[in-house]
Amino acid sequence: MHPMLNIAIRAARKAGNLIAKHYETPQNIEVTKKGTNDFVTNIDRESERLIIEVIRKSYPDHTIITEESGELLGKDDDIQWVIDPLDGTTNFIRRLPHFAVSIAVRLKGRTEVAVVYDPMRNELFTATRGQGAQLNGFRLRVADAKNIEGTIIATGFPFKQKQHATAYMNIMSKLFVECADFRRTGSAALDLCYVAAGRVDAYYEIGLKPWDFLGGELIARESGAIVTDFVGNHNYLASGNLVAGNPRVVKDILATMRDDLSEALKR
Ligand code: 2AM
Ligand code: CA
Ligand code: CA
Repeated sequence: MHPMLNIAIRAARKAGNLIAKHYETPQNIEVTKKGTNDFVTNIDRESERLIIEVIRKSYPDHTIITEESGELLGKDDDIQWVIDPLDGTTNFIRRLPHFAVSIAVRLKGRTEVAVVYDPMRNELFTATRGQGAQLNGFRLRVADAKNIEGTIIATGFPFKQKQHATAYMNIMSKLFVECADFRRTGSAALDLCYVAAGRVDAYYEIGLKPWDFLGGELIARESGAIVTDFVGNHNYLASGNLVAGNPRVVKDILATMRDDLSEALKR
């Protein structure tokens, strides 16, 4: 196993177990408002602290980029650990048992290893570039739909950026006529892993941040998914507008979206 994957798994399990413990016994959860419809808890920050501690012990020089602490520049900026300590915070706060820890390790801007851990189901999704993706050690493969017909598509609403509400709903309305149904789970990281596992056929969302998707992206790719922005390019690291799924389904989704994309959504 890649040595960095080993450390990433150790960190994700440790953090996930902490989150699960506080989910079972929710007495000491403090919720703070970060922005419009955006909340963070002391458990997000505690999870992040644990992850950073595990990484620092093995790799004191690597750069660590996290949702809650920002960039902790290391001596070696070629290697970056990109971390979402709790993806699905709103679910966690509302006591919906669906959230995860996401860790991606990038070498010169290319993701090498990834871990997404769902502590409530004890599901550990992992991937190493060029070597496939696994769920608890079993190889993953995307669903093999021939086109959008009959597919289940996961998505997330632009809940922090309601300026996209109309464009988003117009796109969803057209897709809904063509696919079978939608799922909206509230964890971008797990949505991408569910694409990898063939539990859904595709996934798209507006305005994600790198820590939301970099872990799940490699897991999805290593399972046979393609990942693009809404016009089929690779600008999603900057824009956060991302579609993932098997290539045939993604092609149909992009074609259906085309006429309803605002300028902001073409980036
Ligand atoms: P979080 O729980 O770490 O905040 C919900 O749609 C999913 O999208 C969650 O994974 C959530 O991550 C993430 N998300 C974060 N910011 C978002 C945004 N501005 N728009 C849409 N989704 C966002
Ligand atoms: Ca997130
Ligand atoms: Ca988060």
